[in-house]
Amino acid sequence: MAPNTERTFISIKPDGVQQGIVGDIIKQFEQKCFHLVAMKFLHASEELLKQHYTDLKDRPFYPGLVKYMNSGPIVAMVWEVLRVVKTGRLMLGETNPADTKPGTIHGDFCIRVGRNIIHGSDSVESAQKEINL
Ligand code: DAT
Ligand code: MG
Repeated sequence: MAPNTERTFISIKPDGVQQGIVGDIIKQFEQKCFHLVAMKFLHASEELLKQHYTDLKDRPFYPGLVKYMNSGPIVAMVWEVLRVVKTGRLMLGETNPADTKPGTIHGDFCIRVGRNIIHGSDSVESAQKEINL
C-alpha cells in the first residue's frame, strides 16, 4: 500500500441486499475512485456478528442488532484509498437516517436506525479489526 493509503470495511446489511441496491452502492464507491480489494457474499453467524459489534454489547439494541444482521446474507467489502475511512463514513451519512441529508447512502435509501442497510468502519483501528474478522 502507498503511504497514507487506508483500508475500510463496508458491508451491505441484509435489508440492503433484499432491497436490491447492492449495485447502486458499489457504483457510488467506484465513482468516487475507491479501489475494491475484497468482496464476499455471506450469511454471517451470530458468533461472528457478536465479535464485530462487541463494543455495543451493553446497549439495549444489541440483541436486536445481532438478530437483524443474522437475518440474511450480507455483502462484506474492503475498499482502499487515501483517507477512505473518513470519506466512506461521509458517504454513508449519519448512523440514524433521520439525522442525515439526502445525497448520502443513509439519507437516500433507508428510514430507520435499526434498519440502516450499510455499515462502514469508524476508524482505521476498527477497520483493521473488522477486516481481520
Ligand atoms: P455506526 O454503524 O454508525 O458506527 P454504531 O456503531 O453506534 O453506529 O451502531 C451500530 C449499528 O447499530 C448502527 O449502524 C445501527 C444500530 N443502532 C445504533 N443505534 C441504534 C438505536 N438507537 N436503535 C437501534 N439500532 C441502533
Ligand atoms: Mg460503529
